[in-house]
Amino acid sequence: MPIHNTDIAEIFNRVADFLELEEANQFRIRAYRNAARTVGSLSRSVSDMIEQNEDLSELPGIGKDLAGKITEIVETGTLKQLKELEKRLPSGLLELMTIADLGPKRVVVLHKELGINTLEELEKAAREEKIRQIQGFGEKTEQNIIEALQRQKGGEAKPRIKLIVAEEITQPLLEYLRNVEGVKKVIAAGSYRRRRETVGDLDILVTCKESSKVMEQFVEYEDVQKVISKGETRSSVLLRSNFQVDVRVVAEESYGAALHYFTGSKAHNIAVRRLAQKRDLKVNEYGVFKNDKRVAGKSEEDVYATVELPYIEPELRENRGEIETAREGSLPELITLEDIRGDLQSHTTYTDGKFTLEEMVEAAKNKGYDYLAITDHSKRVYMAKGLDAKRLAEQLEEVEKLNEELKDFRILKSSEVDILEDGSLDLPDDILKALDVVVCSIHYNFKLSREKQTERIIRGMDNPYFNIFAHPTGRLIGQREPYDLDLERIMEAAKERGCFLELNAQPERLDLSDVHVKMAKEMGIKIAISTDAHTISDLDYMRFGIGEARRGWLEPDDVLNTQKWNDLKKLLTRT
Ligand code: DGT
Ligand code: CA
Ligand code: CA
Ligand code: ZN
Repeated sequence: MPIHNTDIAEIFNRVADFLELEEANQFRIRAYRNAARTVGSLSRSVSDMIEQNEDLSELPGIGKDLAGKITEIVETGTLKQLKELEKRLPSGLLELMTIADLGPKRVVVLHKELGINTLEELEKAAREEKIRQIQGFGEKTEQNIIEALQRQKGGEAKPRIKLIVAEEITQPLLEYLRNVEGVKKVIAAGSYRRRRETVGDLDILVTCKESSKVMEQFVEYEDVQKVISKGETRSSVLLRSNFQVDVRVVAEESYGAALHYFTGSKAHNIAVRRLAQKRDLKVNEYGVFKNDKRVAGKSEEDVYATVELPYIEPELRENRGEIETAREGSLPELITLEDIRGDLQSHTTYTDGKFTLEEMVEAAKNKGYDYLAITDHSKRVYMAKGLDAKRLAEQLEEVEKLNEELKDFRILKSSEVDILEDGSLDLPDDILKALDVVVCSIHYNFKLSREKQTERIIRGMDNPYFNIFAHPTGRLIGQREPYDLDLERIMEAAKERGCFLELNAQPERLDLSDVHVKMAKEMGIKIAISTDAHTISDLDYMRFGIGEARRGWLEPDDVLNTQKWNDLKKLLTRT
């Protein structure tokens, strides 16, 4: 393996850690830390500089002595001085320093007083209540140590949180980090970047001038409940919401490789690495290497290019065929928020919505949409004051009147019609016939057998006015399982009849899910991405629908509400 700048930085930091344990002179310690920082944030590879006989001692904070040590590391892969330090002090002590609450001074005390050299010994001593007896430690520290050890073991299963909750936590934190002095790039990678519907933990990458500043500020963030570990280039904290955040500082030259690595998914990374191996390349979070020489790393595009692939969007990186499709050059041109021309499900104060019809329309207009379907519930959904034919007719009158006044915008006459247990629809045909779009869904009798449930919905689609089957599986993420349904048969039936399926964009629904959306696409069924808005701000849920749609490989043309009204109208007319 070639020696990267980050490797050198790591060795220097390790030396500094050991020197701290030995309570060496503070200036010496700082010199190593500074050198680590300088090398770690350099935009060029130190190995290359040495190869070209450049004078390293011209770098800030690097004297002749340190320059010699860097050369030693590049040439031998290690540092003799570090080996000697490791001989003098048990290396387990360094591990102890990764435990929150334990700095070098305390680790030395634990080592001297209780002979603790390893994490196991630390845990034993804490459980036997020996630590609280040492001066300056106390019960609270002991408890913190036990908790930190448990977290490090990954003892407690991390709860996954919904993407919307992750967004609420992540956005202000990213903003906070962007404001730290010397920070250049800040990005959330991992499942968050892939727009998975739930997120296990957050993986943030930073490029900057001084990593120590970032780490200091990060652990000081007001929402931090506990610092799990704090290092020079990597720290982990638990926020008050029990959400874990890892921040890693990466070198500019490795930014693309690190972003690719930490975006994942793991399965995608493994598949890419396999392609690389066939070309005698090594891919890791520092870059792509050929015979120990860096050939890429600065951007994700470069990383993909080394394995002869085009850039692959994060939402596709699940190893669900994206690599093969990329090789054939037939990756989908994924839909974006800008492609959306309207919303095909929304509710008003006529039923359980919080805003009037006019207010909802105004909000949709302000979003730049061309149309909005008002889909208040039908009478069977009495808990939402569902409309019968008479009240719906009243609403349609209001819609017509408003439509006359509106320019460049159309309110679509619609309804979210309940599919009753026998498959009939909850409103008479003569009123369905008057609607621009008929959205159908089920709200009761979730527990029917798979056969009966499937039959119910297909009978519903037999009605010639049935257009869109809304929130098809009824799942609520983390709360309610989908009802038992033969989705493949439903899709076949929809295809035959010219019906469509919804991707409900409510962040706790995302129904259809990514995999089913892709299935529908492969069967040639178009999808409506609808927010099911009950308030004005719910209209912004469209972004979650778009995320899920992208994960399901959808292109603009696979989606109903990217179409102009005139084209959409044709699609909605069943023959
Ligand atoms: P999460 O946090 O459970 O919602 O899902 P991710 O995908 O964010 O996973 P996480 O946080 O464990 O790791 C972040 C990324 O780091 C992951 O997507 C891919 C990469 N990664 C983690 N562990 C490995 C590994 O063992 N091998 C490879 N190739 N990549 C890994
Ligand atoms: Ca993660
Ligand atoms: Ca992680
Ligand atoms: Zn509703």
